[in-house]
Amino acid sequence: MFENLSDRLSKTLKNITGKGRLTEDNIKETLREVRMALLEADVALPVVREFINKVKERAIGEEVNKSLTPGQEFLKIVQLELERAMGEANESLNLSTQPPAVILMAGLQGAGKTTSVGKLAKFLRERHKKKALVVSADVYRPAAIKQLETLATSVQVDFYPSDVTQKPVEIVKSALAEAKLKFYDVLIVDTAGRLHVDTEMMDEIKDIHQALNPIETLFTVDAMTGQDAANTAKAFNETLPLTGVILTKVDGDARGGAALSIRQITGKPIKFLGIGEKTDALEPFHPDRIASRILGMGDVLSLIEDLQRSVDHEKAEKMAKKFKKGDNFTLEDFREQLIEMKKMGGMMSMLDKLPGAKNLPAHVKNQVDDKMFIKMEAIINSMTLSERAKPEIIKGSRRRRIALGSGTQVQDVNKLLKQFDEMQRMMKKMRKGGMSKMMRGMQGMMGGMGGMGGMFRR
Ligand SMILES: Nc1nc2c(ncn2[C@@H]2O[C@H](COP(=O)(O)OP(=O)(O)OP(=O)(O)O)[C@@H](O)[C@H]2O)c(=O)[nH]1
Ligand SMILES: [Mg+2]
Repeated sequence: MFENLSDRLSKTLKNITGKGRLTEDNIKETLREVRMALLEADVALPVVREFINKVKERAIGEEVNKSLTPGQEFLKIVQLELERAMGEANESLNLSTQPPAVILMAGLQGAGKTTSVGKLAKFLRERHKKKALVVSADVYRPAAIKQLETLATSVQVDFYPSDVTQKPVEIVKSALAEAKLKFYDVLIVDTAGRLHVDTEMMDEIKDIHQALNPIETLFTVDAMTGQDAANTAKAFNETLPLTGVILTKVDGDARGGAALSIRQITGKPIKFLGIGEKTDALEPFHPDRIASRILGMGDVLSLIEDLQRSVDHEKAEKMAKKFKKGDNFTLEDFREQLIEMKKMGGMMSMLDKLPGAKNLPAHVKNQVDDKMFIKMEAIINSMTLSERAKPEIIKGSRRRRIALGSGTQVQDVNKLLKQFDEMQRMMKKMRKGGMSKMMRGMQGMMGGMGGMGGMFRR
């Protein structure tokens, strides 16, 4: 997510160091590079201009904070201005109305509307305990209605049937009546993709809007279209009053121009990011967290939220206690951690959010291959419980048996045991050391895992 922009900005910003204070002169070159980075990321020109002016104003006007170096100070200003451009705070869905709260989706063809309906329905059911009903008013694209039905089933949310012989306005009216009758909290309405220049189709969605009086009208748009995303949102908003934006396919967008342009060009907040094809790949949009991700400072808060959501709490607590008391971290614990990690979407999605992970050499990152965890798990699965508790008893013949049982080589087992030994030592250090040591430890561990990756790649 936003790798190119992030790489360029963090490289550029490293260059302001060793100067007594920030002056127009000494930030000129850096500002020029920041500007280039933003333009290359396809941020809309007016947004770039405003951004650069604001940063300049603040950097020169700012009282020098004694505790920060000029470089740190400049970085802080850039971060705050990135946040401001994206809207400062998270704007959550507004559902405070007489139920059912209606959410209407709109957007171009293929933007990700239907997928997002599924993700939102799941999000509302799981995290807000809402009873949601979904309906499709897409009578144009073959199989569009069936697509939503399949999605609804997979996220365990009720689906209101419709068919292509019906008029979209009639479909949504009867879905709304059903939602009222059955006391649904939320009704999410999927619509056909359309262009803002297609007056007939725009009239249709205006009629749908009028029939539903939705509390949220969300424009779904593909992040990979860059600043065009902001322009199409603006054009739609002229006919259809939008309340927010869902920015999709952010997982494939290295540039970030859409995320940075939408707020300022349209005045509408981005409410969610779509970060993958799966139904749980939806993230509430937090400008501050995205800003620090862009600057390579990681997004620890989202990482913690991911962890809290997907980790088995009882197990996590047990682990934390163990950790504090200094009990032995066993191979069985290690195995449980591997399983939890898999649940969270694997190492790569975590790595994206870790501060400093950006600075890991590419060859290390490339080796963090989620397949290797599956293999590590298989090796531990082939051990007996007493072996997992006391790895030191695993000698020659046991190693051969374990390798055979897990379909690996004896060297693989050897390396896993060595790796595990290093991990135990690192945890001891972390207990003594606190956060900064932990970060260093993390990097060490990643390096170590890179080694493991190497061993499993054949
Ligand atoms: N990688 C990625 N793919 C996505 C995301 N959201 C949607 N997609 C994919 O984009 C394609 C189009 O998604 P749909 O949800 O069918 O788009 P739509 O806006 O409903 O399309 P129409 O109904 O034809 O207008 C599908 O292949 C989705 O899997 C996302 O956040 N990340
Ligand atoms: Mg669709």
